[in-house]
Amino acid sequence: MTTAQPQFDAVVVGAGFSGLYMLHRLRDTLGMSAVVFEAGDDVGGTWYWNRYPGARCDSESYFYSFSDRLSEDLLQEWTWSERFAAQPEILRYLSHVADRYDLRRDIRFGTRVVAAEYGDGDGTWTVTTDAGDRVTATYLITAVGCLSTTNLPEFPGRESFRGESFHTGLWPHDGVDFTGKRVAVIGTGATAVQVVPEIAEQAEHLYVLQRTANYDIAGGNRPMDDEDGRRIKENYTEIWATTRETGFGFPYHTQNRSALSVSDAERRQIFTEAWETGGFRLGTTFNDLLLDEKANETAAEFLRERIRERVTDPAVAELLSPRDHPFFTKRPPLENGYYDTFNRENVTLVDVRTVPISEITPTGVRTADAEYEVDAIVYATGFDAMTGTLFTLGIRGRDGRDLRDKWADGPRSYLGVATHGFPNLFMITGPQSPSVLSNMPVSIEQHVDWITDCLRDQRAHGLDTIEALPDAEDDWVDHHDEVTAATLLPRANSWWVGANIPGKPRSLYPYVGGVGTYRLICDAVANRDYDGFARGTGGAATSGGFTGVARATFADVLAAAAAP
Ligand code: N01
Repeated sequence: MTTAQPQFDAVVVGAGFSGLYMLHRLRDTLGMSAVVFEAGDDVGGTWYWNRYPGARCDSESYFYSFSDRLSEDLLQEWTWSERFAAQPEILRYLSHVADRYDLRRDIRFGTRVVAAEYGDGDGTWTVTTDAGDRVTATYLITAVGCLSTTNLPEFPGRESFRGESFHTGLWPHDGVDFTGKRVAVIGTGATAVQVVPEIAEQAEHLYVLQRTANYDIAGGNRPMDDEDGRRIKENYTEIWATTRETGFGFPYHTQNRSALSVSDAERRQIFTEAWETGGFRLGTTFNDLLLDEKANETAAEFLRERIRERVTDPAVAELLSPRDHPFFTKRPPLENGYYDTFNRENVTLVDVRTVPISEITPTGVRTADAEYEVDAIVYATGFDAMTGTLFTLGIRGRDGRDLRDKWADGPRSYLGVATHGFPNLFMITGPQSPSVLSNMPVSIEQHVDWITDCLRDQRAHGLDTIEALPDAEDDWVDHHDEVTAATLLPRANSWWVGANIPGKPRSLYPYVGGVGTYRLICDAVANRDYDGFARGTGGAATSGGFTGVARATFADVLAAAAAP
């Protein structure tokens, strides 16, 4: 065992919402030393890269932000201009947070982590970057987001295209002018639903290449006025308290009733009100939409009706109507004018499910029965989510084991925040935590606060090593799989189950047990001296054990958490 002290208490990877908040907690709450490596040239994470026209958040601005956990003052100071904030405003907000807490001085921008190796001898992490940094730290904390590695499908001939091509997740910072151009957008997910109406306004002709139709929900974006701002600011305490209890981290609860327990007329009324309110409320109108096929179909058909109302050509409306998966088993996009786009003369919907894309040619996109000649191709083809970016970090744990190898058949974690064999590694919104099945900032704050408490507890007990135990991990994965199997989520070929990336192991990557319940489980683990973790010093994690918190029923966990 060496006696050399690591240079930092922690290395954090990423300077988006999670990295910024983690840095603040490490430095200003715990008084620890930390360095953040960030691939972009500035803060923002997903909001730094995704600058495509129309990019905006699908969670309402006033709860897609840092809560009163960070600062009551910041909440009162900052006023959002729209109900759903657009990308530039969110980026300005994150930049403001970085300035307000003087975070930039500990962030190394334009720097990618290429290797992170755990030293069995001394229990420290050595992190190497493409800029030539080589630093050591006690803890390694990934704050890389869930959707950071773009998916560019390997279409034959892709490189031969002579026009311009863009992936929405790597959009040029000085924008793109599509005026007078023929454009193909590949994909119809949440990103395409935002970018398509914008490009349609400019392009001479736009082809939207759809493989799977989605259940798009009305967004209902609008400017916020002074009265909105005042009302929100007065109610922040309650708003944030509710986000921490609900299933999806929103400040409204899923209604505790079955879609099949009400009359057709009442159900229609409930769906209509939620539709008119906009946002994800439709998904929380009944408690069995994700559990029961018949209940789900009531919402699915309600949404197909909305499509038929909006799209004038019945054949196009039918093509836009999903029939192959239940509602909300793929992330439903929020739309602000997407369906109306298909009533425009200059927009053509192309079905690449029935006749797939066969190749990209120098002049466009070819399917078996047509070639679409275009000047530009926009790949709105998504991301290698959750594990994709973690694997680019070259993480090696005990005995030099590569995280990729450990997770070759799919992720295995304890609470989605740690994994056996990788001591002192914490993954903010890691696989098998609520993450992308929630309002992200709420889940990010919960993880960062939990990690902060854990590190404080380590220090208070003179410990510097912590590692998930294999039994705890097995139980968490079993629990995660059980909860998943009770839902309809495995029924769709979504990125949530890894189906968008050829060869990616199929499993539900986020945890669907709900933000509120998950928080109680994490708190119960912490309150029981980090049950399921071995702890120690200098790389030897010898104390600690596992009493089976993750195995306990929700009722047990809830009761335990409620006990004084
Ligand atoms: O990516 P996606 P996204 N041939 O993977 C198609 C978040 N987000 O960037 O469905 C033809 O959902 C693919 O088809 P299919 C949000 O969580 C948040 O749109 O696989 N088509 C699909 O239509 C979202 O869920 C906000 O059959 C191919 C599309 O490309 C996540 O980001 C805003 C293809 C990819 O859709 C990802 O959304 C926007 C192929 N070979 C996004 N490969 C916010 O509000 C892929 N496709 C914060």
